[in-house]
Amino acid sequence: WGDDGHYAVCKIAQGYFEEETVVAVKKLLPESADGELAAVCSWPDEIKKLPQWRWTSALHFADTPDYKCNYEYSRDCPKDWCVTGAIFNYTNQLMSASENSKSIVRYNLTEALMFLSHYMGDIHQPLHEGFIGDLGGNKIKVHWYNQETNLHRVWDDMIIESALETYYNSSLPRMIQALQAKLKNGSNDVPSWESCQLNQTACPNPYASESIDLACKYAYRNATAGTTLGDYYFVSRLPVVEKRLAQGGIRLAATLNRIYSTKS
Ligand code: DCM
Ligand code: DCM
Ligand code: DCM
Ligand code: ZN
Ligand code: ZN
Repeated sequence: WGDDGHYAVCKIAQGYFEEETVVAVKKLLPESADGELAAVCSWPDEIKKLPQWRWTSALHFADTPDYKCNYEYSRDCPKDWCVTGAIFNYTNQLMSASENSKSIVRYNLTEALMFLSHYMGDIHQPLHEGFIGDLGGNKIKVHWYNQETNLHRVWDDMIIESALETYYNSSLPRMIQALQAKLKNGSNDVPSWESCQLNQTACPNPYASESIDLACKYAYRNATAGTTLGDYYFVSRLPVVEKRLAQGGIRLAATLNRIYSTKS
């Protein structure tokens, strides 16, 4: 996602933090965040092109084989070097510190929190598990209405931007409020989204599988190179984008709540 998507995911997550999580996150946030996790959720994108952080740039996605439309950890995350592996890794870093406060602090836990929060957003962007041959849609040149762009950017930014202009008076807080209201009042999927199989702390593999399934059914569908995407694509894909932002937020909160839960 772009900045707006990451802000939305983290803002939604904040509303589902348990008390222990609120306290732990507040301790780790940098001064500049002013107590808001959402304020720092795009940080991994800001630093990924700097020489000393270039190693993190492959951790934003997990490309999958062309036209397979499925995801497998061992095949698509070699040496744990992808978004799923990064979510396991940063969860483990935060866990080891929360379980044993006497352990030598080996990690920068502020960075771990910001990476985990960002990557939990990215794994829910369907094209972050897109095909390796087109770099998750980056190589597919399309028009978004009359604007030249690529399919990946349509899903990272353009659908959200158009939704803000069309439905939310260009206000991201209003869009987030609408997503929060749907979570509170709509048929309640939240418990199923929160749950992790086998009592694990983090379970990113099913999120990656969902993403490539959605990429094949919605993102790549009717969006070959040179296509002009407009009203029909926008209206039919926006519900998918909204659901993925909501799921990313709920699952980030659930993961942090499991990390910081004092219950055994
Ligand atoms: N995995 C990892 N680090 C962890 C947990 C899991 O690298 N802390 C990797 C190893 C497994 C893959 O994830 O091959 C699947 O994990 P799971 O058993 O959680 O589905
Ligand atoms: N991306 C991806 N798969 C790739 C390469 C990039 O999903 N194989 C994502 C990461 C960014 C976006 O596409 O969200 C643009 O990538 P970059 O910033 O590296 O140009
Ligand atoms: N959903 C939600 N919040 C959103 C989008 C969807 O809670 N922003 C829920 C409502 C539905 C479920 O997800 O019960 C499936 O949504 P859909 O029918 O849009 O795929
Ligand atoms: Zn992206
Ligand atoms: Zn990213």
